[in-house]
Amino acid sequence: SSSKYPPVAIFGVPTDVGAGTRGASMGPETLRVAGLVEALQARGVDVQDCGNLEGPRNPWQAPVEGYRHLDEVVAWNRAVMETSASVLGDGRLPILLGGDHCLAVGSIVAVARHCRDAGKKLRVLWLDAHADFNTHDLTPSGNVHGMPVACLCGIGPRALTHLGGDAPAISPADVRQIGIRSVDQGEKRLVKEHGLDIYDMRYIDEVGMKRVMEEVLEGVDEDTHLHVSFDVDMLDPAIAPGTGTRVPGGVDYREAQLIMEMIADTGRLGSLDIVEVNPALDLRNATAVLAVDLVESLFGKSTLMRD
Ligand code: 6HN
Ligand code: MN
Ligand code: MN
Ligand code: MN
Repeated sequence: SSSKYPPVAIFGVPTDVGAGTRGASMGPETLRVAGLVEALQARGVDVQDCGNLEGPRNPWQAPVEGYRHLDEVVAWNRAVMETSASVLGDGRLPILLGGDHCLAVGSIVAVARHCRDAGKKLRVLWLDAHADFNTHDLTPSGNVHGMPVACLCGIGPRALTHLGGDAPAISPADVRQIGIRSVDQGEKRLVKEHGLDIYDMRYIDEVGMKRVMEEVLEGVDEDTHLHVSFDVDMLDPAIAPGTGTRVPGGVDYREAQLIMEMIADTGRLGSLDIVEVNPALDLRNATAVLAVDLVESLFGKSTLMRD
C-alpha cells in the first residue's frame, strides 16, 4: 500500500477493573462505532481487528492492602501482554482499545521486551491529565489505573512489576508525560524522586505545544520505537466529557492535533493505547469520535497545505 505505516492490529480490552467509575469497559465497541477501523483504512493502513480479549468481571470491591481488584487487574494485563507480544511478533503495530489505563502495564511490558530483542530504544509518550505514578500506600483510591507508570518503573506489586519476568520493564528516563494537571500529594514526591519528565499544563501554557513536542521528541531517531499511551482525559473535558476522571484545564483541540501531527512527522510510531473512553459519561459519542479524529492525525492525516 501507499502507507508509510506498518500494518496495524487493533484489539479491545473491555474492562474497568482498574478504574473508580464503571463504563470504560464499553470503550472498545464505542471506538469501533466511531469508525476507527475505517479511518485507518482511509489512511491506507492495513488494519486487522482481532476482536476483544476476555477476562474476569469487575467485582467492585473496596481496596485490599491498598489495591482494588489486583488479581483481576493482573489477569487482564497478562492477556494484554500476550496479545501485544504476538501482534508485535507478527510485524504489526498494536493498538489497544481500552479499557482503563491499568492495561498499559501489559502493553508496555510487551513493547519493552520487543524493543530489547530488536535493539531499539523505547520512548513512551504518556498523554494524560494524571501522572499514574501512585503506589499502594500513596493512592487515595486503590484504583490501579493510577499506578501503571510506577509499576512499569519497578515500583508496585510484584505480580505487575514482574509481569514480563524481569523488572523494571522501563526506566523513568524512557517516559515523557504530557498534559498533566492532577498529581496526588505523595505521588508528586515520588515523581520528583524518580525524575519523571513531566510537561504539565502550566509548562504547555508558558512555552506552547510546539516547543513542548520538540523537547518531548528530542533524540528520537531511526532506532527509536515510540509508544503512545493516550488517556483521553488529557483532553479538556469540554471537548472530551466521556471519561471517568475529568480534570478541567486540559489540552485543547488544536494542541491535541499538534501533538499527534508532530508524532506522525517522526515516522517512528510503534504502538498505541487508547484508554479511559467511557461512553456512559459521554455526549453523543463525542469523546470516541474525537479520539478517532486524533488517531487519523497520528497516522499522518494533516490539514497542512504543503502535503
Ligand atoms: N487515570 N490519581 C488518582 C488516583 O486515584 O490514583 C486518579 C488516577 C486516574 C488514572 O486516569 O488513568
Ligand atoms: Mn491515565
Ligand atoms: Mn488520566
Ligand atoms: Mn491552551
